[in-house]
Amino acid sequence: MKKEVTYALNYALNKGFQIHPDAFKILENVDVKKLEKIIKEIVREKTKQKMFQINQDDLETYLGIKEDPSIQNEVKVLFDPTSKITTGEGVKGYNALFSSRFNKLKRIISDRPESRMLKSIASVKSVKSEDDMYVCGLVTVRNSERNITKLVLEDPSGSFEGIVFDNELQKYAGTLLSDQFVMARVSLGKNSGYVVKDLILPDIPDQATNKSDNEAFAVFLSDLHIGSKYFMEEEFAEFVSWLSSPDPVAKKIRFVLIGGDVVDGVGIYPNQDKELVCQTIEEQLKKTEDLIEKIPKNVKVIIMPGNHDPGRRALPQPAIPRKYNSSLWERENVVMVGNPAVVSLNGVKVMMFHGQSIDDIVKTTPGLSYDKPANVMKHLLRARHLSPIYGSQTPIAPEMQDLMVIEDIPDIFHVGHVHRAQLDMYKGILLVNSGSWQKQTPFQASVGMVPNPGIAIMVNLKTFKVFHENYNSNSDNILQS
Ligand code: D5M
Ligand code: FE
Ligand code: ZN
Repeated sequence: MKKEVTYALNYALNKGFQIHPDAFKILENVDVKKLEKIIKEIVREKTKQKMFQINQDDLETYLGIKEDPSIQNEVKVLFDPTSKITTGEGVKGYNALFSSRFNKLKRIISDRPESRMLKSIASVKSVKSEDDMYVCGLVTVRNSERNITKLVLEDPSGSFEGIVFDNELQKYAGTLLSDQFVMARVSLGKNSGYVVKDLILPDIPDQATNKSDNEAFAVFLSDLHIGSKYFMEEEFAEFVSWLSSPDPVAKKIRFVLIGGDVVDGVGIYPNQDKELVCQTIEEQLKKTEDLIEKIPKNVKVIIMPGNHDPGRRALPQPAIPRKYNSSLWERENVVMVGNPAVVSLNGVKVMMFHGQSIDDIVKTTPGLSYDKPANVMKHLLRARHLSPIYGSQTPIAPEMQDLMVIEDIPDIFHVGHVHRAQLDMYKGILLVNSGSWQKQTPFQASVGMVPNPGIAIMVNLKTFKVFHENYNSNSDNILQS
């Protein structure tokens, strides 16, 4: 017997414990480096319970080999852009993209009672009626000056200019994003211009939440930035090993979701090589795999890319391509999806989106900021679109269909990117920004961005109760909710 094994067993024997012969079989296959810690934990737990025998069951429980068969881990991918990406050519592609956006959102808004009175922009302009009318379209201009706000909407029939006079409505109009879909109640003004009297967003209707019928837990992670000098490798490894501990929550975890920026990438920003510990994508993904491998096999791991991961930069992004690391794809408990994606976990619908569009939205929208990403997430849900602004920092590909429209209403909305962990609720949807596992980078320090990394957010999919484990010793590193 190896000396580490003898040492660990003597520890238990000296504490007055017996070792059941069945337990020896398992001991032979345990990593000897872990054994001492495992035996000490079991001794501590069972001493509390006044039971002084270590048997097979104890070891299996601790090693995560034993699982509760009533807690399921069923994953269904309900939406994944990877195989749908077709990318049209140039202007033709963008026309198709925007017309798909308009059509999908018009269909969504048609559930609202006002939409029965909707008319095309061309017909509203030709009628010149005195009555209120409803039009809808994508916002192409939003301009505030001299106490009025000018809005221009476009639908397939033409373009409509209206003025907002009302102060409250002007504030609301000020939060509209460029290229977002909106419905407007309008009427002809005195000098033949149009007055905007109300603005109506597609938004989320009241709906019942899907719940898991067993107490499976999901962990929400993002922005690991593996390969970066600032990746919190030790803390992350500690979290991963906690997953196979006998902690009652850890034992119920069946899903781990990673919402993008899995690796730090190569050539993502100038002089990045000086901040990398792994200089190639392959090395970074190999390290990722080594960490993922330590997650118990009964836990399904869903991996989505972000702007630092390989594939393509423009949204929607395909899954991290197989060619960089085929073995991640081949692992039985790993599901690779594109960005955005919708997955069902024991029937609970989770919409995952890395969150690139947040950068453009906080820049142009009064009242929204990086430190409250959940408010931006609410904005996206009201717009029923994950990345409305075209032509700013977030690259959007000219797909024949707009795959960024929020067609299916999720039960949980999972976003990352801004490195600030935050929880919130909107119309029954649990909003999770999963923060990061990367310490503040020099770039972030230079722009005053303070991340709160190292927080693992866990949700009981039956009760929607949220737990979190903080692996960051800094005392002001807290989860916002
Ligand atoms: O982005 C992490 C955060 O840093 C996210 O909130 C965007 C912000 N960020 C990153 N690069 C830039 C630049 N160049 N300008 C402004 N803000 C930026 P990540 O995707 O992890 O790099
Ligand atoms: Fe990131
Ligand atoms: Zn990012």
